[in-house]
Amino acid sequence: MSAFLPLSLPTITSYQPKHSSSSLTKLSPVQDHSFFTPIRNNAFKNTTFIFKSLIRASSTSISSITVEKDVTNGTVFVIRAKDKTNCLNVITRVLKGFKVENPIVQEKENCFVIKFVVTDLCGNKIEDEESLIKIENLLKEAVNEGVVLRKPGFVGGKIGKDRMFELMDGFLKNDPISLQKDILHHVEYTVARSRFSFDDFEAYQALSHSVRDRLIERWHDTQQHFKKKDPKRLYFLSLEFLMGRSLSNSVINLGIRDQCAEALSQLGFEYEVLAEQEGDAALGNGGLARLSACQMDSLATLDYPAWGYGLRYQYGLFRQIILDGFQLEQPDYWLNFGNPWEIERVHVSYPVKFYGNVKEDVVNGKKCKVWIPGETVEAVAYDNPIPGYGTRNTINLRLWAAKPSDGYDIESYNTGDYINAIVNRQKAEIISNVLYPDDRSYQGKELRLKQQYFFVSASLQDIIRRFKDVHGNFDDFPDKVALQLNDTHPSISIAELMRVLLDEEHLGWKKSWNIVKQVFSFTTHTVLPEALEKVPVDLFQNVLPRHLEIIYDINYAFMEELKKKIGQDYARLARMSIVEEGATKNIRVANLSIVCSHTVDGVSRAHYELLKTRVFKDFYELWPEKFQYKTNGVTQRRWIVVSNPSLCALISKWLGTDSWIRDIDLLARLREYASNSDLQKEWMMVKKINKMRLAEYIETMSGVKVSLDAMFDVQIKRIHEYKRQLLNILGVIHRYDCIKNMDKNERKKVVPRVCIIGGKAPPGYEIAKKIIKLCHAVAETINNDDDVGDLLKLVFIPDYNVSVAELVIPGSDLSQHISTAGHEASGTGSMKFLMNGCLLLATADGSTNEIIEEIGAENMFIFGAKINEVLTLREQDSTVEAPLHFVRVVRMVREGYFGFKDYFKSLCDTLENGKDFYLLGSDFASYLEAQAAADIAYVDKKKWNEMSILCTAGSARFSSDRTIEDYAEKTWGIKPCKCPF
Ligand code: NBG
Repeated sequence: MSAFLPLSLPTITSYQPKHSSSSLTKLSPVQDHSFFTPIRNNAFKNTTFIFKSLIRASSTSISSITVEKDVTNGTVFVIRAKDKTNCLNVITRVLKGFKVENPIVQEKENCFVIKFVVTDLCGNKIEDEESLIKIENLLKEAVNEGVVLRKPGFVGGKIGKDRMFELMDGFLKNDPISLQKDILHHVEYTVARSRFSFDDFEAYQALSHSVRDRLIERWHDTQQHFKKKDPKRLYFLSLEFLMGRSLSNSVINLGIRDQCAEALSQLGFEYEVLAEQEGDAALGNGGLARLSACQMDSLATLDYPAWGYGLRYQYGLFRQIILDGFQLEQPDYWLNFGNPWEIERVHVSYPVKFYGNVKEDVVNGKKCKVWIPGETVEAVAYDNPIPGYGTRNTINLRLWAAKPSDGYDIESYNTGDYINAIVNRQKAEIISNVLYPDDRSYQGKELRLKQQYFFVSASLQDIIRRFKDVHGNFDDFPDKVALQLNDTHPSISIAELMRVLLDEEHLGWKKSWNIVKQVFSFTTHTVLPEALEKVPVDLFQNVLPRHLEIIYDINYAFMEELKKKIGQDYARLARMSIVEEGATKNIRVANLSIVCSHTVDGVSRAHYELLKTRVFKDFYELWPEKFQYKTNGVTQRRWIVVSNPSLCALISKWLGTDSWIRDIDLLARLREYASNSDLQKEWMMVKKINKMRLAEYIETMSGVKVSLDAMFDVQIKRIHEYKRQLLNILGVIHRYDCIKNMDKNERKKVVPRVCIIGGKAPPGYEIAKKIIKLCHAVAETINNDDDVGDLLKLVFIPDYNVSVAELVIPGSDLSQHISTAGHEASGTGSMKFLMNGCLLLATADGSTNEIIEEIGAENMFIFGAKINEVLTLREQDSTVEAPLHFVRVVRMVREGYFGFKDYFKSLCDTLENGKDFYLLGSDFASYLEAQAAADIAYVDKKKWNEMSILCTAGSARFSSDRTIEDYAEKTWGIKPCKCPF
């Protein structure tokens, strides 16, 4: 029988001491027992033999091994350590020949207390002194080796330090020969292939590791510099990041692309071929996620002291497979072949708790709450260095992966049920397994809530730990920390920070709230009130009981304050409450975010107007000063320099400098040359090269041969009814129908088109999937109609992602952004096309309104209802007659002209009899006019080229550099912190 209570883990491993968290390091080992339950205390009452060996792990914290011999049935060892990673495994390993039982791990601020009972292999108590000393020495050895306790800093003192600097006295060199040596070194020692035999993928791996080494150097310097300067840091919390490929972006930002290419070519490899080997990191769905990636690039380039935090999904966004024209989803096994761009930080891990209940306690004479969780999962950090361009600054994107906490191991100690223990381990990992593949609809799912809390809790522990390393109290927290909520997904961090300050730091409500309301800023990415996230209260209560209490308290205070301001307007109070009453009670996460953030940002001016007048009208009227907008932007590094090197070179040539890569406003100078025929010729050549690349890709992917003389007309984005890919397809059907009805002479006047559509439909979104199928069905008819030939082709590009976009955008002549006005918060695809000199055919929605201001409506093809007309049109819809050609094309689909008559019926039903919510019918005529205007413009090559150049020249305002500078100044209050070269 052990002296400990039988463990019913995982509760006990995550057991929270009743007393102040700082008490542990101050108390002597004997007193330490006080935080165990009374029965456990009894077990130690007769302690007569205690010896202590202090190990100096750092000057500020004590780490020790304590032995307590006179416990009834064994000897209790207590290790207090800074790090518990792998600790129990190490202990059982070094204590071979002994039995280790009933371990308890408790975490205390900066320290872990690991207790366990040791007996001989038969379970008998060890009585002889010699064996006890042996055990203690074994443990000490493990500790001294740094397996259990990490030794911070330079253990060897000055001599060791000097020696280390002597050995590593410089940075890695970037000349081709040094690069070659490094590549071969990694071939041999990292990839473990022979230097005489390795293929393109292995060469890619070796190259990536060589680049990564350079990133790490800069990353270290940057972190060191930030640490020294201790500036206010921005922490960008986002559940999604769509990073795409890293190699091509890293070599550009490090300024070593040409050197790498040269080094490789001498080894018999082609840089471009190797870059193609990399799969996308697709840890996000669409606009919001790619925006986060662009913003990280700008934060690094502009030297801001920033960190990104997110979740390291085992499976990113699903792979789209097209079978007979239908979308099928396959898991994205993106980590299967390793990921050289991340650094696993096994020593950076935090416990994250779930479930359980809340108890009242008294600390220092004051009542306080203690959350006794029912499950603990470990969050392990994976760091992804993000290099800036033209700077040494390299910031960090820290993604968390869920691993089982030690608690799961301990269960197997108790029950002996080894197999079940392993199965339980896997359960913990589920949290970071898979990305939810829908960017617009939120169902109150337990796993989703756990994912959100998991990444937020780990991130906050990390942020607070970093802050406390330097600051003795929380007074300066708002001056040093800015927490950005990227949409509502990380908003639970508000309640979590409040909980930590209240329950763990014991700052009291007033002080904690004062801190919380100064640090958070919130950006919303949606327009539709129904797309705002809600979490059922029951679910909250179960998963995060303490957080629910805190949210109720915040809401109570808010409601009281509001009543004072607006009186007894119960309808408005109910609308603004964080808690939604009804059949199922919900937490309105957006309301929580607005109430607790100092700034609420929209993502374009039009979006901001909608927030003020519709989505968050009540809140705007209460706190107009909280509301702002920062029009989105994209990074020119990825979207011109990486993806369109020929255009990049051409721009630099004509501007006489490549400074525009950092200073995007310089692009405006291209306007002077827009009508210059030499530039136009070169501009056209560049477009042609990119169209050739795209045409080859199309042929490989779909077997369709397309003519380079045709206008490449592209719509690539997630498939949604509001984005109106269906309008595009109906337009293509109309064009086809017209061509079919033309005589030979008329056909000669037709401007040939290649219509390209790409995008993924959320797996559960039936109508979106039917749109994909319709696209294929129509393509099948058109592309096989010899009568039409090169005059019209329709292709669907499967598995649209960042790297596909990098190929498609530079090769496009025209791109479509045709959402029903008032539905696209901003749109960022349009900005990428614009930078690449591609003309826009668009509705006056989201950021397009601002693009019109920069480019001029005369250089674009704008059509359709305006935002303020949409509501009226909707009311009229059933009375307004749809134009005849609209009725005709819908009938062609309905009556089975493209086959699958029954399947497309429900799709057609969304367009007729008053159901046309997205107003395809009423916008159809003006859509066709805009298309006709594009045809006419395309024939006049000189005019077209001029417009194209003006697009690029006018795109400066849509760089994410501008967005980030705006945020830094007006929302976050952070300043650049440049790492010296
Ligand atoms: C999207 C909006 C876009 C906007 C991006 C980035 C989501 C949930 N929202 O209009 O639909 O450009 O966010 O702000 O991805």
